[in-house]
Parts: sequence; structure tokens; C-alpha cells
Amino acid sequence: MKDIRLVIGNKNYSSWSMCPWLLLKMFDVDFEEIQIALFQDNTAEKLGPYSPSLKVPVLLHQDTTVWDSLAICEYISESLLAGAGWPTSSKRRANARSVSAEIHSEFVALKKEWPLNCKASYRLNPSNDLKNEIARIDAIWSCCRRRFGENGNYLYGRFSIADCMFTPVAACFETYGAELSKDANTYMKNLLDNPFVQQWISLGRKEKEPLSIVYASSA
Ligand SMILES: N[C@@H](CCC(=O)N[C@@H](CS)C(=O)NCC(=O)O)C(=O)O
Repeated sequence: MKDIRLVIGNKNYSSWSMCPWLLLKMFDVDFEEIQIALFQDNTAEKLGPYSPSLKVPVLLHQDTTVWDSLAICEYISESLLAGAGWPTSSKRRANARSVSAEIHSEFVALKKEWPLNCKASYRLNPSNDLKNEIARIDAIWSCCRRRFGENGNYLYGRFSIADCMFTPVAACFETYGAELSKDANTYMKNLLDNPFVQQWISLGRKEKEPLSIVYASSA
């Protein structure tokens, strides 16, 4: 058994699982992946020993259990990366934490109407609420890239937790055909070209659970 274990759901559906998984991969942290299929009769039974919330993701490190994607990313950065998960300047770090918290806690229409589904690729017209949310995400991406992105392809130049939190959004935008500004579209493509993101998506596409599961839930 490895020192660090990450419990995740189906790669095809579990947007929140993708965030800490990508952080660990991007920073070359050795970890064991424990995958539990969601929305099965025995899912709660399987998650119970790991997850106090009965949700994924969950990180297990020595005698510490951390659940909830953003808390896990914070823990990884603090305990395993000496803080390197966030930008180094306090101004950028504050901005990165703000946009990460915003995507984590807001965007109800996006999470409901355009769930992660790596296997799908079709246009799905957004509601007015979702259009407003897409415009807000476009503004976040464009503004971060313009103000802070000078030293790389990511929101704050080099890769950070903020990019992890927005990667599932990029996958959903691509799947359902979000209309974005040029800068936001370029950033989305950069995220999707990342080899670990490609790996997640291609593994998700190979999973066998039926697509109907995702529409029966709000995950
Ligand atoms: N706020 C949590 C949300 C976790 C969550 O909703 N996970 C979904 C999968 S992406 C889940 O475990 N769903 C199973 C269920 O709701 O029973 C986080 O950021 O980790």
C-alpha cells in the first residue's frame, strides 16, 4: 500500500475527482488510485470505509483523511509540495484562491446542465443562467491570462490548483460546445492538450457504466 492514496469515482463522470488527481500527476507525486464506481447499489458500502461524506474524491495520507476536492488540493500543496500548488506571489495566490473557491461553490447551472461526460460530444443549448455563467468563466480565464499569465500557458503562468479546478469545466465546455472569446478558447485548448488531462479523458471513455447514470444524478 502506498503512503498516499486517492479515492476517485468514474473518470467519465466525476469532475471533482479529476482536480486533485491532476494536481498529483502534474507535480509527479507517487500515489495509489482507488477507483469506486458511482451510483451503483454497493457504492455507499464501498465508499464508507474511506469517505466521511460518502462522496469522492478523498485523500488518505498516513493517518490523515481529507475529503472535498479543494481541501484535498490545499492539503497536497501544503503537506507534499511545500506550497507549490499555488502561485508564489501573495497577490496572485489570493486571486487564484478566489477563482478556485468561486468555481467550487458557484455555477449551479453549469453543474446541472452540462455534467462531465468524457464520452459525449454534442451541442447542447445553454439556458440563460448557464450563458451568464459561461460569460463569467470566460471573463475569469481571459482576465487571469491577461494579468498573470505571462510566464506560461496556465491562468497564473505556471500550472496551479486554479487550473486543476477549471479543467473539468474545460472538458464540459468542449463536450457541449461553449462559445468563448479567443483568449478563453486558447486557455481551454491548453488545458485539454495537457497529457494527463488527455489520459484522464481517454480512460474515462473506456469505462463501461451506462451514460444514463449521469443524467439520473447531479454529480
Ligand atoms: N464538494 C465536493 C463534491 C463531491 C461530489 O459531489 N462528488 C461526486 C462525484 S463528482 C460524488 O461523489 N457523488 C456521489 C453521490 O452524490 O452519491 C468536492 O468538491 O469534492
